[in-house]
Amino acid sequence: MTGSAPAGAVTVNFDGIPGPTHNYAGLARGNLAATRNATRVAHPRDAALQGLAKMRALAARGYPQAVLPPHERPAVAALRALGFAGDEPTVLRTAARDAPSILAACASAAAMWVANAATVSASSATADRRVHFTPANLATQFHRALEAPTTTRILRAIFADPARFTVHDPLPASPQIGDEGAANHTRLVAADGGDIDLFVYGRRAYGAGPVPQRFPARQTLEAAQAVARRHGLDPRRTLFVQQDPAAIDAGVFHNDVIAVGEGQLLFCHERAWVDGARAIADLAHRLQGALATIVVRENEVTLADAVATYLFNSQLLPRAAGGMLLVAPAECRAHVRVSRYLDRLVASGAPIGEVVTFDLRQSMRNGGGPACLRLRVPLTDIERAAIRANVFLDETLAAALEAWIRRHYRERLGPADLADPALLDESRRALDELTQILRLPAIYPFQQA
Ligand code: SUG
Repeated sequence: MTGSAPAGAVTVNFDGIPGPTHNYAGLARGNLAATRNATRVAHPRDAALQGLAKMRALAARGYPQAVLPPHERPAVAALRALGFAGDEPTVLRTAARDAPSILAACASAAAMWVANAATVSASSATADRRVHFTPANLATQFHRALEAPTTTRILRAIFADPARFTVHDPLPASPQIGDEGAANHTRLVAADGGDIDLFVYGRRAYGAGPVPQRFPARQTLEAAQAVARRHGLDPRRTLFVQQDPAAIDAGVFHNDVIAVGEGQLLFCHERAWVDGARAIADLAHRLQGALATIVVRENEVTLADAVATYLFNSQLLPRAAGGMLLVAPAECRAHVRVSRYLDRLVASGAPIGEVVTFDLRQSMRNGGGPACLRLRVPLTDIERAAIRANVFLDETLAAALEAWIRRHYRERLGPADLADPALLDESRRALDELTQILRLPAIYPFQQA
């Protein structure tokens, strides 16, 4: 039963395409890779091609794969809202001169990490039997909070059929209601075939409770509860668990840096959650005995090694041959101890029967691994057929996207390039063409002007 989906829904992985302004700006406090690589020269073309190679390989193995487009960057409207005036080249130039960090935030291609785009509930889990989406407000980080309006438009354009889909507004954007989307949500399947929804939060906004000392806890319990409520999830099948604040302080800024679950399998580090043993027992109870767990101990892989390699920021995909495929970042094989652990894991006959790794280094240097790059959307055949956009990846679309990336993306991008008005023009030309390839309506501010 491991990995089976309920009520005919099959998970489609929607991967974000890294955008033309992919760069390293050190914007995300508590994300160790992003901080370490600040101001390094980035390679946007490689970033997009690396993401596409993962999608292509998984689609070729028969896993349903789709894409989500990048956002318009630099976000000139956001710069104007912060007081930069004049024509667009002037806005970019004065922002670069007077507030380079603000320009970098408004130029970030962070929307590629679509595990933070939204929380998704399968139609089998919701009261009205529609698939529900809540776009994440990402209120903790300015450069990511900019994503919510465009994400909402993109999701509404793709999941447009109101009989099948509900795309809510993002939750009100304030630190008390900080919502980081599916990176902190796991859908599991109980023995009776029904959904169990696991929400992991970093802190309570109201009332007492442990909090990290160094780094922000981005997701609040109150936000997770609001998402569960508006999606109409059954409280008896919904669980809220707190991240260990010490893990956040060690660089675990989202739960998906330290745990991944799929179907009836949970793969996590023992230091992921506050009172983890109790949380896992509670989860096992809700899955009615069907839960398989692989809890990695500190003496097998340290928390620091897990953060450095992104071992848990992996995808778990059911295999036709039985068991699960673990899709991990190449960093896991470059790390001797973690690589040995993976060999032991597969040899042990555990539910993970195979490991494949991908070179996603451009994204990884900003703290985004395989699991960050995808949003899982469980869809029945009927729901899938209701989607008109050309977002499902087959070889024709993959070839079109590859040619599009090679046509439009720069090879290199450094901090000084973000103010180049030509970059803005290039990005808009690329995105305009992409909306045609994907058969999407006008979703970007520049297309509405
Ligand atoms: O929000 N990095 C992203 C990485 C998100 C990873 N997603 C998941 N774990 N699901 C973040 O921290 C860095 C951008 C910069 O510094 O240039 C950044 O935003």
